[in-house]
Amino acid sequence: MKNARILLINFILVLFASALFTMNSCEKASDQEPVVEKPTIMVIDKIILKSFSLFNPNGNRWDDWTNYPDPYVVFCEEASDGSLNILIETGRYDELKLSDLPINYTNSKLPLSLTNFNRNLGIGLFDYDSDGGDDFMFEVEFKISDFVPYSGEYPTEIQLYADTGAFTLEIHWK
Ligand SMILES: [Ca+2]
Ligand SMILES: [Ca+2]
Repeated sequence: MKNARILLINFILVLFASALFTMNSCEKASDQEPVVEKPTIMVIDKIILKSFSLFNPNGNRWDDWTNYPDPYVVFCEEASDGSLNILIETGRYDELKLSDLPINYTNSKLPLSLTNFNRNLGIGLFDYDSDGGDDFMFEVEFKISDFVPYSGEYPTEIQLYADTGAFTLEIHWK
């Protein structure tokens, strides 16, 4: 009878010890899990022109006096009142040929941090003309939320396609 009681006490001690061990290892496991925080900022590092059309919607060259346009990029956001804020307007490349692509449009505003993932954004290409009547070449509208993944890795570049042109944005997240 006494032996039985000692056995029982031993059994309870072993149970208690293994419970402690389990609790301890659980704690360790949760300590080792990485802290997953969703990014709240998308940073645009580079704006790259991938393609454009040599012809306007009428089928003519963008300039009468030359075969090649002089494109620059305008990147804007739609404010809450519906007006457009220009965030970036780049310099132009004169007489840009398709064989010059891809072109990296550098700008002092880059890298550009954006925090509102649901705001309407637009990136457009315009042909500079010395008479001031620049031609609109193409535009792509998007929201950052379009590119936020449901799970897994966040993208490091965004492809923006229009019927007559395309941009790539090289990005990172914070
Ligand atoms: Ca023109
Ligand atoms: Ca021009």
